[in-house]
Amino acid sequence: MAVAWLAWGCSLPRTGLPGGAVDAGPGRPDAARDAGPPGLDAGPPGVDAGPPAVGDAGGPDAGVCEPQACPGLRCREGLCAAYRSCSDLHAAEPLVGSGVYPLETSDGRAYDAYCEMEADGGGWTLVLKTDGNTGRFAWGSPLWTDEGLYRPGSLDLTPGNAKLEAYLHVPFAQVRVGFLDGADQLGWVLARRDDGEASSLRAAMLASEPMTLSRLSGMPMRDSDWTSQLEGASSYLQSGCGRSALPNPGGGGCGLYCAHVRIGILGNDGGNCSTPDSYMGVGGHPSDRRATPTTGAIDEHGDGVAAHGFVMVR
Ligand SMILES: [Ca+2]
Repeated sequence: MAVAWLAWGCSLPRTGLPGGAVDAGPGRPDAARDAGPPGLDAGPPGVDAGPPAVGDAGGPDAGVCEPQACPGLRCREGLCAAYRSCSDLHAAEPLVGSGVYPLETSDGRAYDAYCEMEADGGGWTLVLKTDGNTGRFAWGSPLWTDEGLYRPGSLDLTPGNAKLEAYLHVPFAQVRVGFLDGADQLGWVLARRDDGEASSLRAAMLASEPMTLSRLSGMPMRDSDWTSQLEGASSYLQSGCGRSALPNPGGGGCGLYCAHVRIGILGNDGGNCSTPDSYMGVGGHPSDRRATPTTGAIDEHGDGVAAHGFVMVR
């Protein structure tokens, strides 16, 4: 990676990717990776760059880049720099299309992410893909809360299991959860956290209590908000409980004898959420002895419908 760290009298390191910015279109992340150092003649960071005096950087004329020279990036204090999220990129450049773009972490390290820029208002960062017929992203998988990645180069909407770098780094308040069934029907559930912004999906998963989700409008979610997006799901989700949350641990005293789901809705035979037995969502743990589907919907008997899941945040 030709990620340059430049500290021109600034308290935070900055990221420069100007060559990649010019050439890196969607789906061509390697162009960004091959980019030379900022300004090409700038030399190694902090060596021959001829930095402006402390205090001068950041002015509108300080730069070596023009905004139009940094598609997918921002021209920040004279350097092309990545955004923290696809949402930030979308807000700054609303005409940019869906594809792979460089983002940066809170400490200025660059990485690639897939951005959905058209559907459902755009600005969505893909963070996770799950195959509900496998246990890779079952409720209890350490991947939900650890810092590891899984197939991090899988930056598109092909189905499979992947935990992408953005899972660890993109702040969000809303989720867009896709369910792809065996007939190639893809439905999306939109929701927002009642708790507001979290620093990343990983950070949100560290909560031990249910963190409830609402519709983007703020209205409570209903069973049909989920089950309408996956053919057949409504016949498996029980009518009780009905709590949508992220994460959504089931029950209090029944442990793994109850259903749990990382992002989704729980169902119960009773009216409360103390002993849920069914779910629809991503990252499930069935209440019976079956291990799958971990994405999709399952009832209290272990019957259900599996799906491939796609999780985006903004
Ligand atoms: Ca029950």
